[in-house]
Amino acid sequence: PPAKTAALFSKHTKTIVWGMQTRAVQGMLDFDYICSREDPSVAAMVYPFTGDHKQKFYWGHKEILLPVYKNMGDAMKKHAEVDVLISFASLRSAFDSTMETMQYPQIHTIAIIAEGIPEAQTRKLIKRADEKGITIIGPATVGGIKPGCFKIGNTGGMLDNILASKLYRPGSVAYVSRSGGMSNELNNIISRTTDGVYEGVAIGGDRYPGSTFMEHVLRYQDTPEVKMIVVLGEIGGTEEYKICQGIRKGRITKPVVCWCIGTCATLFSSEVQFGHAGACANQASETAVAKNQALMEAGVFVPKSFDELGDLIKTVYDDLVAKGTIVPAEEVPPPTVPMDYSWARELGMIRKPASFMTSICDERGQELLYAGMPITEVFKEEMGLGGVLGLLWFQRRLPRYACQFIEMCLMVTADHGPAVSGAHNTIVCARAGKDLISSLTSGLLTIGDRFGGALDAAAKQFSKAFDSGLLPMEFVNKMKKEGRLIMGIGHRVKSINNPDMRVQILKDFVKQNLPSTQLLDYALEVEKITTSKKPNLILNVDGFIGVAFVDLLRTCGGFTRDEADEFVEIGALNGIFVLGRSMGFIGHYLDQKRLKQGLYRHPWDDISYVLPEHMSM
Ligand code: Q5B
Repeated sequence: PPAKTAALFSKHTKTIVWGMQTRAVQGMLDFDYICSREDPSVAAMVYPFTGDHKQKFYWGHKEILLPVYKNMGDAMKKHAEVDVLISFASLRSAFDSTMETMQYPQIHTIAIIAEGIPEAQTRKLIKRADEKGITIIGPATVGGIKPGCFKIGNTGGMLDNILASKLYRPGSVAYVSRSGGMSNELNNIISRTTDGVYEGVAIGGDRYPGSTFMEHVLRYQDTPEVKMIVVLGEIGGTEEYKICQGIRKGRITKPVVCWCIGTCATLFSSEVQFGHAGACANQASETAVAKNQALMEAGVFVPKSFDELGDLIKTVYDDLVAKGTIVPAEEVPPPTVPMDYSWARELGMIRKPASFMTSICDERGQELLYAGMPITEVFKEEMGLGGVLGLLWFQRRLPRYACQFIEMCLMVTADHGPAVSGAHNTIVCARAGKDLISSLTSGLLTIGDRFGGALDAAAKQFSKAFDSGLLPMEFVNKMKKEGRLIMGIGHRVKSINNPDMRVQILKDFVKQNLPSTQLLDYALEVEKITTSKKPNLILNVDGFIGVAFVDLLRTCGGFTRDEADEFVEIGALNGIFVLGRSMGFIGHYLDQKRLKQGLYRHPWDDISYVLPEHMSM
């Protein structure tokens, strides 16, 4: 079989990432950037569940696009320079996708992150990799890191961690561990006790790792820049004994510091399975205590406990420096990488003026808040639709009678038959085959001064007249003189002879419950005058709600006078009709669909054609 590559990664290594792991890829690119690599280590991504496309990433301060391919074959063909594949495939797809990867001769290293791949499959992968001369790192690992050169996925953690452990430039110490989490601890220990990490690999916690401690130790032995080797073994397996043999045979000559974790297992009377699948001693020689003893006897530097690992690494390192084997390089500060906005915000390091503000609703916490009130409380207090509207429209907890009044307004305006402008439009639209939202909005768009949208204007006109001390008659005359209609007065079908019961219902309630009905009383005086001229010039449903709402806002105690006026000014009252009548319009839409009504065409005999006569030139 072809020999496996000793140097898995360099400053020019290019990789394909299998899986849509955008955060991991961004982490790799940030690492590359602080390592002063010339270009990103990730050439492309492969993700079989989307079409070919480009994905945006940051390269330092700049934004760049990386291609995402549906097929691995396309990615390999387009990126012949790639020789590493990082697989974030799930435990279900990792086997097939790794087998496929190994068909491409350009690949010499594969990192498999997935945990839980069946051991039988892993063994097949290892066999195939050995036949092809491919190094597998993993499965069940975070990967590995080569400072200044390349980082596999999420290895090393976030950028602050990488900077703290100086992983942006090479040191002289190479390590291999099983655990990805513990490799981070090694980065930390080695950076504090030596000139830093040259390379670190976490082979993964499975019983059958794709590459072994010994493979990596031998690579490090054969790498001139590596001056000492750290191994963090653990209970289970016999891999560490191969290192002992390697030392005895003179194949390993560089100082090795090693500690096998899991020594506490001997304190238990029964077998102990630690977190990793392979972390269980099946015989006495697989215990951490036995392996540490054997390593020590073979000449490995073994501390008394994990706590002393750092001190021992430092002792061995200092000795190498004293001998001149290691000459620490001068520190060169890495380029700065801008911090991700979301992270900086989480740390409270930046502030940014918000693009928009809101004061009615907050959905970010555990519980939805309506104007600061948790939704559970809204229900506990049985605030009803009127109460919710009070919170969302007026940011107030309105008195119960006010909530009831709002609900009554919504109920009486809910519908007024198919003949009115809005319902008609909704029906025509529905019959033209349009959807609910189109039909509803088509109806809503008819709401205005003439139909259903006179509430605010009525509230304004009547308030202005009343507040300026005009007598009802003076107001009517003034409006006539100015040639303006009084908003909220008049109805097409309702009149004093055919009273509008909706208005009557509201009037009864308002008279009994509102603290004051000054403006309503004024409007009723106006109505007496207008109906004396024409019986249909009644205070209509729009007008009634408009003036009664002003009385409510002004006298319920929840608003200052300015606040009450502002709500009228900004159009809150028409909202009542819009909301109420939406119920009816939706009803009409559903009705037409249910009745399977076909396309509406207006009959010719109902249209008066008044074209100009044909004129010959
Ligand atoms: N005259 C509503 O008009 C209507 C006058 C007036 C002084 C007035 C008209 C009007 C103001 C807007 C308003 C809301 C167009 C109506 C609603 C919801 C609904 C609808 C439904 C539902 C009706 C005849 C004579 C003329 C006019 C004079 C009319 N209104 N004078 N102030 N406000 N009102 N809209 O019947 O001397 O003969 O020339 O615009 O409040 O939309 O059910 O249908 O729930 O869906 O067509 O209830 O009043 O009367 O325009 O022929 O006028 O009365 O100047 O005088 P009409 P017009 P003259 S509620």
